[in-house]
Amino acid sequence: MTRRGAFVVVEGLDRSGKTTQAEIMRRRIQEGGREVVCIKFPDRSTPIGKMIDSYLHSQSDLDDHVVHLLFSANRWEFASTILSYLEQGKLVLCDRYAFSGIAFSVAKSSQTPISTEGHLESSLEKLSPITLPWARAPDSALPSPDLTLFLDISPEVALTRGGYGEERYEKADMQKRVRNVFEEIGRQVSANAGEAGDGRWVVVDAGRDMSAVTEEMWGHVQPLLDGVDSPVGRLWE
Ligand code: Z5A
Repeated sequence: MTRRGAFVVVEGLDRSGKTTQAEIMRRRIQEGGREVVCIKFPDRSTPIGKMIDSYLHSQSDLDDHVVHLLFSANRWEFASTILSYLEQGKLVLCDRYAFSGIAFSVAKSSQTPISTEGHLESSLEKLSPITLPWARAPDSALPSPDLTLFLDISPEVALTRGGYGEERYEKADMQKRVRNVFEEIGRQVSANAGEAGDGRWVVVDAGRDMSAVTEEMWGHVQPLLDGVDSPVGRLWE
């Protein structure tokens, strides 16, 4: 029986090197003669992705719950595409996934709203804060990664990589809260991982030089290049 492709997710804070490392990994896998597909969330090309892009650039304001659901909807737009690539035996390498969705929404909800718009603050006071269980729900049953590589970096080191940009969440205090929520998510994913190590969450120290990070990531990805026997899991199930 042909094996399906592996689903590998790269997660991490801003400037941790996700996009850089995903590209290095893609080239290395292709040079080895294997098929790989790279996906990045948010995918800003769809109508939903465009709404997210506008929000991230502070060109529109939306209730936090709505934004969370948009990010999740953006993943659902690509869920069947991911499954189809995996069935074709291709390795899918995904730059950010549902874990980012939870981390950013929960972190945001645990602070004074970033927006200074009065109507948003009052709406947040009336509505319930975004908790981890609430944030997980819309992504339930999405394809579940076989491996998540979490690129860990302190916000201080991230700042030395050109500083934060213009997007909404690119602020040191927000990144610290996001890192804390990611730690909790990592514990939950690890608790759900199979005995054979499928669905693992691996923390990679991304504060080192690029090649050290690449080699550590490669050590985890290489065993998955020949594909996976088990069916694709479903997130949080
Ligand atoms: N978000 C959300 O709220 N909910 C969701 O469901 C999802 C996302 C999916 C946009 O994400 C925002 O959306 C993001 C989370 C939120 N907000 N924040 N913050 P995005 O993925 O489109 O954008 P990003 O996370 O801001 O990507 P980024 O800044 O491009 O980060 P990166 O991909 O981790 O880093 P990079 O581009 O590979 O590298 C950054 C720089 O560091 C670059 O100059 C590299 O050359 C350099 N670099 C990389 N590695 C190293 C090492 N090892 N040493 C030195 N320098 C390095």
